[in-house]
Amino acid sequence: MCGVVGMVAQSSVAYHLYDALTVLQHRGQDAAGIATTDHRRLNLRRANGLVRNVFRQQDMDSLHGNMGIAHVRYPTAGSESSEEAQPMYVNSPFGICLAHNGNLTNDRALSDLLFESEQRHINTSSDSEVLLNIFAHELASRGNANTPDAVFDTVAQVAEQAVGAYAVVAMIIGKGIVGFRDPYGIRPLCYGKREAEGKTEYMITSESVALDVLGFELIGDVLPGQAVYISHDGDLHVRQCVERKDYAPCVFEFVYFARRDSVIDGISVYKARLRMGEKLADKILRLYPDHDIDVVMPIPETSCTAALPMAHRLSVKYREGLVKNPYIGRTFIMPRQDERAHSVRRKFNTVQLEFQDKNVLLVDDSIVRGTTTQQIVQMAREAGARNVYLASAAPPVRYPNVYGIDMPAASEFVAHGQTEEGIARYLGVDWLVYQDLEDLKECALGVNDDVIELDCSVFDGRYVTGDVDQAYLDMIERARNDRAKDGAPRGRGIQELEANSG
Ligand code: PIN
Repeated sequence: MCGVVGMVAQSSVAYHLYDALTVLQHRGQDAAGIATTDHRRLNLRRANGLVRNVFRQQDMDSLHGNMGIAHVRYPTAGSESSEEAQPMYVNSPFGICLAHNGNLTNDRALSDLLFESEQRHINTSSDSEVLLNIFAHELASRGNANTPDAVFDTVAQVAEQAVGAYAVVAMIIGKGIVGFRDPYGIRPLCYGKREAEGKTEYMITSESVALDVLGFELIGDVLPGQAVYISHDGDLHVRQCVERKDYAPCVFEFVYFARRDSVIDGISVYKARLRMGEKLADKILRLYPDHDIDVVMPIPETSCTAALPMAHRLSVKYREGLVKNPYIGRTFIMPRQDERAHSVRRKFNTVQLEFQDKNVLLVDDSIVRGTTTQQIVQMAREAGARNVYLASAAPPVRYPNVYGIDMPAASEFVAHGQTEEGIARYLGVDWLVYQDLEDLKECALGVNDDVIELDCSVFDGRYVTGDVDQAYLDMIERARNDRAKDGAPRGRGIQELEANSG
């Protein structure tokens, strides 16, 4: 999972991009990068690490120019080299930088094609580099055209070839920035404006929260198959480049990834999470009309939003008996099993009184590997809980994600080949309730009439792009298993910073 941002401003853009990246940090903590231009020169700084560790004062000072793009990375295809930090750059035509959130499902075929027919060499295993080179090749074939139409035609050609999920911002040096989104709109992208020095500044970004925090007003979402181009002079152009397929945003954005103060495709993430809590409570009341739950307790942070209306509907107390240390990285992205296992106890502690002799209903947004959950259940018992129940705001995660969410291999999912009873036993809970998929869908649908579908592939194995077959899933499984077995620790957190490449 990644976060992207692009901006055309009236003054230096680097600090604004930095601020936007800090707002998007939840979308990726592995690497960060900013590319800016002052019409002629490209300035680029990218490295592994958190935004606050990647950019030093001297880096910021050298990121000149009023136009730029930026990226935070959460590894998707299983790569961690700083070579694959984004934005990525190719020098011809004009000089193009690109930042991508998502995952192409046909990148290997495209990479071979680029090499054989266009003599373009892809030097990383990143599908984003493939996307950049296709974009560059298509733009080059339009000659020296310096028009929005040339850029839009380029996006149309990219969309004809690239299959999968992509929300992209690309910068053409001396020309402008363009944001575009795959024809299904799987990954989010929106844009907005603000007034500065009597002129309009524009920003394109993954989540509306970045617009809010920087004082931009949301204009709208970049629609599936649409592109938004802002020239370096600050003129906005919008075009539907390819026909929109089913509008199917990724449901996991609403479950977990997006910040709750974002609005994605016209749907409030916060409201969707509140509804998840209500629907889950209704299901519990159907299954256990005479339940003996004493307290509803979220496993912080994401699930707090759903747990509160759950408690209300169940007419029991809401208690924050689990305290999370916010200064430790998400266990979800820790690469190795042994690292994950140790981090949970360091990450959570209990308010013992809230567990003592109580029947506790723990609530989480989702259960993936179940390793965190299993240890938290154990902690609840050690704190004196009489019974421990568990509710998940999302259905069991059973299928791999191929659209840019960094998930483990399917064989590592706790729900892999397991019944719900089996999962409950493994996690050590007295009972377990998962949200039904239809209910989850209803939490996000029905708000924006255009959005009638959601990508729910991790729950139902239905891949909206229609090209994902067993051979592809097997390939992903092998890649993710290899990564899990790789003993080498991955770069993250504070580390040696590279010299500014700009
Ligand atoms: C954590 C959100 N959420 C918690 C991420 C854990 C799965 N995990 C997915 C549950 S937070 S596990 O709110 O952002 O802090 O099933 O893999 O153990």
